[in-house]
Amino acid sequence: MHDGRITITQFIIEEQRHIENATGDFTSLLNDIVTACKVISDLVNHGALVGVLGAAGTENVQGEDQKKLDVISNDVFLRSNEWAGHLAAMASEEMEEVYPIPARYPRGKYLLTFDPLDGSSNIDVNVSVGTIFSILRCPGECKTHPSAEAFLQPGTEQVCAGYALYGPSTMLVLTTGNGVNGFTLDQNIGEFILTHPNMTIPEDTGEFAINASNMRFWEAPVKRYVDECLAGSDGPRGRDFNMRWIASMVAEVHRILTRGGIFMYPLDEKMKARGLEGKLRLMYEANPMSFIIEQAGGASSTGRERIMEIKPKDLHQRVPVILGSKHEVERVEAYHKEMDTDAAA
Ligand code: AHM
Ligand code: MG
Repeated sequence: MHDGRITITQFIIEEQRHIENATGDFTSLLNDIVTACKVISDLVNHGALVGVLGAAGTENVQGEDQKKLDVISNDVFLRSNEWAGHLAAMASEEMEEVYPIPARYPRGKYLLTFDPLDGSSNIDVNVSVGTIFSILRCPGECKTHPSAEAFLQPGTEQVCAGYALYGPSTMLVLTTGNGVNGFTLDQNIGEFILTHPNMTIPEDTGEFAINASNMRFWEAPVKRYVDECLAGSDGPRGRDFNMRWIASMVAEVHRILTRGGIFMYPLDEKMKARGLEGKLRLMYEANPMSFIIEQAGGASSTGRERIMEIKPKDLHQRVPVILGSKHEVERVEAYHKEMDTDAAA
């Protein structure tokens, strides 16, 4: 820009210039995603003024009540990204099946997964929510016959991941595998401006985030970790910890990228009894957030394995998520290992 500020478009174009055989498709796809996030940001900002709050009266594939804004945001994402010819298909938390690009539009070489409005239980109470997205390459014949199987690639195959946070200011945080950069929406000119270059997570932290109402259902390693944090300077950690729970993963991850911390939505007995393997979804929540966290120097694990190495079995698969400052995530992993080794002995 003439005033020396770097817009997200300029940033992406300059980043892609260094990639051999880059055709501009990816840059253009990201621009459409950015546009969708700006539209959602505007709807979230106006809330009750434009009649978008409240329940939609429908359920998504996970059997969860959909909010009006869940449904509207999903539609915004589909309409913004279906026409330009960069995608073969899309998949979302709000749609049971894959959405192949309609025949009236050209199909492209990428796949897009997204959670259009994560943390939507917070919409009606005016607390931060966000959009999470992940871009994959379309393998083999998937361009002509895009199926759910085409999406079932481990997180290590992601070309790009990002989130938009609709908070006091709207931010977009992005990785293409070359570090993590954050942009703030300048509402006056309608552009995201680079404000947080090279975001990194401190390896150690004094802050943890978990929904403590599930405490009695947790597995022993998670219980041990949290008990030790709560014991503070009187316990084995020898220092006090602080706790946060926003119930909005995008806001929690953003806090961790800003000042460190650990976020946990672990496996628990309540989920196991319902046949679930976790609360958060692998393809459009855990994988993109793991890519961002790892690129910022953090770690992301189920407690037993690196999330990005999981070979997905299902589009809407759930996984336990433990992510954030590296040394703390490693500690929780070590507690799992100890317990699993003891149980096997
Ligand atoms: P959602 O995709 O239906 O909004 O659910 C995901 C959200 C996360 O953002 C957040 O970390 C978690 O659910 C909160 O769950 P809980 O209400 O059990 O604390
Ligand atoms: Mg979600």
